Amino acid sequence: MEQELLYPLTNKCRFDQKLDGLWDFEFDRESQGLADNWTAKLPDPIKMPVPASFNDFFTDKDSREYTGDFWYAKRVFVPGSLRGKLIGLRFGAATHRATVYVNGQEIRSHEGGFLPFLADITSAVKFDEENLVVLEMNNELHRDALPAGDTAVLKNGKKMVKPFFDFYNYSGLNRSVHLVATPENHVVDYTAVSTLGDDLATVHYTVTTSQSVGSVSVTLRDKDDQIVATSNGRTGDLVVQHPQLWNVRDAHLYTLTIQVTANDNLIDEYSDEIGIRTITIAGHQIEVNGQPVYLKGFGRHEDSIYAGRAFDLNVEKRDFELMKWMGANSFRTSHYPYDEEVYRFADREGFLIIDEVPAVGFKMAAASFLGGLDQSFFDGDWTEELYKKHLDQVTDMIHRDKNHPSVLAWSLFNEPDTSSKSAVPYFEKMFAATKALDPDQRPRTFTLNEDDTFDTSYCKQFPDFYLLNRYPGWYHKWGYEISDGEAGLREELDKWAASDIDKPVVFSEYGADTQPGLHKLPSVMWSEEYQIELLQMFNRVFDSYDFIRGEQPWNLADFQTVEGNMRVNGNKKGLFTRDRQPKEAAFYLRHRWLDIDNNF
Ligand code: GCB
Repeated sequence: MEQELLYPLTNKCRFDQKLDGLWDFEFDRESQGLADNWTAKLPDPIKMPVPASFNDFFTDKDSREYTGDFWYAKRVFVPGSLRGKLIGLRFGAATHRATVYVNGQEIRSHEGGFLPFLADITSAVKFDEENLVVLEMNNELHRDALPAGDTAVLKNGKKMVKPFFDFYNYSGLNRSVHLVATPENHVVDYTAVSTLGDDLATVHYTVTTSQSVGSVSVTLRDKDDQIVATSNGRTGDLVVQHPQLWNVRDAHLYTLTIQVTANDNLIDEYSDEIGIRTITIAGHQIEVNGQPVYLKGFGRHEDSIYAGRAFDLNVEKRDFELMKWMGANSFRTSHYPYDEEVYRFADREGFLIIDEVPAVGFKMAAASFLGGLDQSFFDGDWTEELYKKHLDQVTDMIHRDKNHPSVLAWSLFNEPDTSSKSAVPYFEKMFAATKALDPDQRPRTFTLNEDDTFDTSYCKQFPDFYLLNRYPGWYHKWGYEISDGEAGLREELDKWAASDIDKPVVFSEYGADTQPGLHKLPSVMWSEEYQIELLQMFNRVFDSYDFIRGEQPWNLADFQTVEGNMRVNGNKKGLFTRDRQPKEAAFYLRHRWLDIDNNF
């Protein structure tokens, strides 16, 4: 569990410098790097861009598919003006595990490839000099780790990952690295939760500082930089008259500034943008500020050509423009927490996010791409170790993202195997342990796979609302049989309707792989026409049930997966191609979504 997850910034008390650019990089095929003193010097490095996944730069398959240990290094100048402050390196994402060394000294390790961590390097750093930053990393997959998979050794001795999930295991420093400096006595964290009154809102805040000395004051400013509320103390209330609420696709943000002072001296300052809004689940409605919201949006991936899973501001900007053009208002961070910039975009644009932890692949048969291993995942002897890592990552995700108005809900699993009773104790523990983590008490959920239906899932009691991933028309009842697919879907939904469950259901995945440019009349699977017909089928079904409160087809864009006989260079269920151009279905769906009011 990480303590320091605030987004870095530069101001009169703090310093933040991105260390993006070319780093030294080397594969450690024999895992001998540590013994051979690579912490002091990589023997034969190449240059590698950061942030980036290393895989797709290579033109040979052994390098692209490389599995095992690999190293990064960079010389980093630390200015003397930072003396007296805490010096840190903040890694946005190191996929999947990393150990940090500075000037030969081991600083810390971290596991989990999609969340940030801070390495406090104060004791190792040399001021006004270059410092050697070295990372030993590893990208293997294991059943007791997130995301889940296996690492096989081929007969030729080379390792290969076998993901239990359907996205390429892009590896490396996928997000920015920051050199940061903060005062010793600094703001470690804050929370801000709103309640609404009659033309008035109260922002209940808490501030955690690294030391107990000093006093804390908090100021809230509107977009015109006018102070609208102030308060003193480490916990308090900011009362805002005539608040401009953050709303879906109508975002209004305030700037919250925290100051720590002692004897009239400013010791630390931290500012962030927050939104005033509430989220509730009321019967089968999802409500923002007490108003029902219908989710229109996508499952997504952080995925693009060349740099793989790297966060790319340009791709992100394009994705938001596409989602806005579509009339979307939401997305799920399938299947891992995204770069923090994504949440900042969503805060500004008024998008709702279902924030998902990388608990994906918790289902042996789901790995149909691998031939499927037919046993219940939660019967495995790896679940105890897995649980610890899973809880750790849920904790960090909530800790990192809790102040974003855009975050609607926490998705604690994607398609776990819940059709066997052995899942129940794991779920019981996870839902109990995460209940109090979010000061805003957002709903918690998980996606139910095709096999985990109203009849078969043993874990229906846990989510606050339901996410259903369903693939009739594609993985079963496909082609001309799609009418039976529709009938089956309706049979299941009739059972939800007839039950005493009164919670919203959101369709979080459905779709058809579609080769752009492939036209066929009448349609066949993989054609642009078939993708539209499949979406039309689902939309007919959604419009028949009032407890269906959202639709997020799979996927915004085509994306890279492991190679296999079900994939033609990746998953092609995108409404957009991997280079973010529309398929025919995008025009169809846009038409539908522009007609559906956000507050319908
Ligand atoms: C799913 C998974 C997603 C896959 C998708 C598919 O159920 O959640 O990761 O990419 O199906 O297209 O098979």
